[in-house]
Amino acid sequence: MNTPTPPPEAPRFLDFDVEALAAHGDALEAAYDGRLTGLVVRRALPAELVARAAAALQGSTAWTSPNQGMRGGEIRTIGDAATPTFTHLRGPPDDLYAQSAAAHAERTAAIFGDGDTALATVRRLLSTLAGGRPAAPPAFDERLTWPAFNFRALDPGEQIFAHHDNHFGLGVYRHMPLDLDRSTLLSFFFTLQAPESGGELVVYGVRGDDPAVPRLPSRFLDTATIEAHYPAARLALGAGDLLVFDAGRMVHRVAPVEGARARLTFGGFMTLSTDRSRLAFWG
Ligand SMILES: O=C(O)CCC(=O)C(=O)O
Ligand SMILES: [Fe+2]
Repeated sequence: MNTPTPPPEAPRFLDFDVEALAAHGDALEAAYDGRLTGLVVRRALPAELVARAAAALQGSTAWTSPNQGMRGGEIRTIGDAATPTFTHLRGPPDDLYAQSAAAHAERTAAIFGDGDTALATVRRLLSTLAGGRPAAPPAFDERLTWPAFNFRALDPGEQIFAHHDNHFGLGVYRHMPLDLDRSTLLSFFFTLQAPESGGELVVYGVRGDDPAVPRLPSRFLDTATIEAHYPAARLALGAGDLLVFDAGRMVHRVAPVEGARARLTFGGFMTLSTDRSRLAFWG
């Protein structure tokens, strides 16, 4: 049976400097409602904060390799992500993720020097993009909140293969408060170190749940065919830039990193409460 699909639509991104942030209080909701694919806030983080974190990450011994054995996709992370990985195909076990949540504040402090200020900066930026709604990690259990974000490194030659981030079905999301809306999920990340070249975020004009999206016999997304048939936005991000986009719906990937330098980012996901009164984000 043929499933009719809407004609491919080119992804639409707003791209503006942090100086213009206050004029974009409706941007996050526009992405949430699918009127916009996403937005880039250039130089969102102060250069000193970025330089300090990039240096600390380079020397850190806290890195783990959750996709070890996945050729070309061996991302390194600090902090477990609430996503499927090669190690945990159905997402992290609850106790592992709880440990990661408990370690988040100390880990963040070690990387930024002042973890509270870094978290406050992220909260303020996301809140402003959400029209002033409060933005914070939600409660995980009686004791913990969800970690605000995790850190990622893509070494030269590594990439993030095409995917969309529909993670609410994973076991760990039993801990997500019920007043949060699961129909939509946006991604955010900050670039702490751009690679020499490559490492762009590529977002395609096709939804991951579209039955017509090209797949390989292995059921993995067929990037070459997607590339040939759908419009794409290719975003090169500099140190300090913030990206927010509709990762829950749209197929996207990170192109292989080229040159000698690793690509360093930190980020996570977000959603609104069902009543739209607050923004919740987690890593
Ligand atoms: O580059 C990153 O840190 C993550 C890219 C991505 O797939 C996402 O933000 O959903
Ligand atoms: Fe993603």
